[in-house]
Amino acid sequence: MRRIATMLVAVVVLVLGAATCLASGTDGDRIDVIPRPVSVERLEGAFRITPSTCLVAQGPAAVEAKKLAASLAPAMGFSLELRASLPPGEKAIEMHLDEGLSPLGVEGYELRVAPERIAIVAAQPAGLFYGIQTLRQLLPAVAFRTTKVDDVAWDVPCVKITDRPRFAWRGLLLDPARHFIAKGDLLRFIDVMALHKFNRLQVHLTDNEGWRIEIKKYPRLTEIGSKMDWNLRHRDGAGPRCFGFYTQDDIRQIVRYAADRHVTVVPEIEMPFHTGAAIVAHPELGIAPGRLALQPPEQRWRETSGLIAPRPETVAFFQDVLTEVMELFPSKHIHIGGDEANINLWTNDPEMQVQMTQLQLKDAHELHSWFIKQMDAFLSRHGRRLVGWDEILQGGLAPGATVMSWRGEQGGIAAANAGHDVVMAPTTHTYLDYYQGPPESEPLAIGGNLPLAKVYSYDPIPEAIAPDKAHHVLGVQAQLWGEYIATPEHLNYMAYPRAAALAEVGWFAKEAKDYEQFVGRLRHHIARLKALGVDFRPLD
Ligand code: TNX
Repeated sequence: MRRIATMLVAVVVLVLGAATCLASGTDGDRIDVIPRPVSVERLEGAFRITPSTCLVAQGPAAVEAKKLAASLAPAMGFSLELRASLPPGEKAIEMHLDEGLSPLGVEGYELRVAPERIAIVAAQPAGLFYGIQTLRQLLPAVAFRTTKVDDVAWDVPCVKITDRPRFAWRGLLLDPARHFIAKGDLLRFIDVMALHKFNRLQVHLTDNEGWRIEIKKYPRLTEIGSKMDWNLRHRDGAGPRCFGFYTQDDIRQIVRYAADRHVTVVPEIEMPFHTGAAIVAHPELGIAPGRLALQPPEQRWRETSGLIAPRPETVAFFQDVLTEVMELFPSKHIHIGGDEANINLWTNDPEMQVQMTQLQLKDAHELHSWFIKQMDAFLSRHGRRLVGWDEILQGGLAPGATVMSWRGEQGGIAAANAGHDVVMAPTTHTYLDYYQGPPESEPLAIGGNLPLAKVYSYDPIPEAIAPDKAHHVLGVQAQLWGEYIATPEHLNYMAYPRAAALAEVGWFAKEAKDYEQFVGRLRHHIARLKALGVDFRPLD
């Protein structure tokens, strides 16, 4: 009974808080947090952080508190002291877990700043972590510097913030398959996404241009498949080479680093198309394998057609790969691609025709679907969920599948209405590899036109999804496909500030979204990105 009463109070507080925030607005009083918190109440005064401010937390809360100390340490030149209990009379930043806040969900939190004390409270550690990210953004931008600043006396405005995300899946996709991304650059990218409260990083690990994850059972995948020595698409025609892969130790380090920042790494192992690098390493996976095997590996790259032949041996091969992938990635969701397959090659291939007849499949769409279902059953048996691009709807959707809707929203709408989980990732609003300004004045990109305002305008729940099915929309994800993105500087240029807009789409209630107000906050936010050394695209 008491529990229910507490929950009710918390919900009422949240609703009232949101109303306060909407009524008074946060413009002009320098609460420039991105993504915008659900409820912000500005109070009188400030808390001053100095070198003698201490942190107070215990158990799992202390684990999070150390992350605040670590994030401030570069600019402070030292780590704030952490204590187990509140020292009488001293000013402190205090964090603790409180079940009473469970109505705010696993990622919600409350942040109260008073002149003598800052308190972050949440039901779960992730909430404390997001409270910390908000607190960091209440500090002056110098707090984000990566080198020591002279005087640490940072005023934090007094506020009461109650906050929780709109969506559980707030993702970004990176594509080291096209241009390899060095491990250190990937880790720095995770730091910045966590600051924006993203919680999913999909890593596109395999494609025609490269296989980037060590698989112990099939070492040729990286020995040969990570070394495509030509590069497609740069204005000067040359561009850096695309060699490189992550060892299994690298992957474990990346996964742990991300988990420390409450980011789940979702691996994507592409199949049955976009598998050129695997076929170069193992011609037996492809169509007409004899012809390809006669050529030396370095000449196979342009010949593979990128499409595997879904023989039983090929199914077993990719399931072996997924077995190692599942050992490395604790993510519930495992992405198997499934997009853009040029399945006409199966229609016209004598061997595949025989297989379709034997399996009683009426066409190549059904063969595609049959193949995806083998993977779905396999992943389900291991307690995981298959995710695929919306092409997996054609020919019949696998029972356990989650759909990522990229060719517009239709796939997502159909899948959600049929009771499947979906993540919205349409080219129209979430393709951060598209141009963000006039092509003449932007670095060469794949095409498209996706300015900041358009990203911000996105609503991941289209009206065509029935209200009782809307909960199947897990959230939203932006894609940084790597064909034209060869350096970490360029990656950040394409990502920011548009990813900041997407972060707000994923976090903040759509009814109260306000682009002008967002841009006002962004003008302050980019000072933080600058201090962090993130090469964002300047605002227009
Ligand atoms: C389509 S999105 C692809 C990617 C490309 C991207 C370029 C998707 C499922 N497939 O392989 O990199 O377009 O914008």
